[in-house]
Amino acid sequence: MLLSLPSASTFSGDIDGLVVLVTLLTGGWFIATQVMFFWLLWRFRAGASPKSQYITGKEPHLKRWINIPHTLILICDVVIIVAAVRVWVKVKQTLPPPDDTVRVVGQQWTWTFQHSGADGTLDTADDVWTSDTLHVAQGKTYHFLLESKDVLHSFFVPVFRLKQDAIPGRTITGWFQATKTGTYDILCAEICGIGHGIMGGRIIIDTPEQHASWVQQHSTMADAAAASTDTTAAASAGASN
Ligand SMILES: [Cu+2]
Repeated sequence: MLLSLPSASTFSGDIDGLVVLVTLLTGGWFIATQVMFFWLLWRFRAGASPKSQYITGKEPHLKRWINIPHTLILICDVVIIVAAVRVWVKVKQTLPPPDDTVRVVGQQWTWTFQHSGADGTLDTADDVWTSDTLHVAQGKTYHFLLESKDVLHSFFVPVFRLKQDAIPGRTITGWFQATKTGTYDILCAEICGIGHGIMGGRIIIDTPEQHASWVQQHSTMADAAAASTDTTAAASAGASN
């Protein structure tokens, strides 16, 4: 909706809703104060009101000019805080049970993704590693394990309205569920060195069937590669004996 950027996760609409809410409330007050300001300039211009008065501002009918807008703005603040906390709890505080897990590693200046492979379990021999391209299935809940090898990065998927800092030495767990298929941008949203601007990637969201066949195909290759490494290791172990 915003700037015609597609909305492709279960929580992207909630984030957009917050942006619209804050824009309407602050925009409404901005217009109201500007109208008031220019009206006062015109109403009390030198020609129409040449004599200035001394006022203390303590009279009730003058204090209302402060108290009423003040109260209304506080009510708007509470509305924004309640809406923001509800979205925060949904997006960041709640971790729905995953259908699949993916590891996302940032480094100067690339993203590496570790997919769980055909067995659906991360850190096994059939895992599929890719550079700069993340493959996920539409409609499945993913946990991501976000890490950094060097400096601060920030994993940013605009169509998901997802942005999470990656911190060296920590593994940060988050989640998303894609609602649309397609190929979209992944960016780094934390200045992380001279190559920060080119630290982009792609997320490919397939239907569960397409994704399963991609995983099957690459998982087998991973399995074969792991097996050949084992054979080589066994052979060299044999040679050394
Ligand atoms: Cu970066």
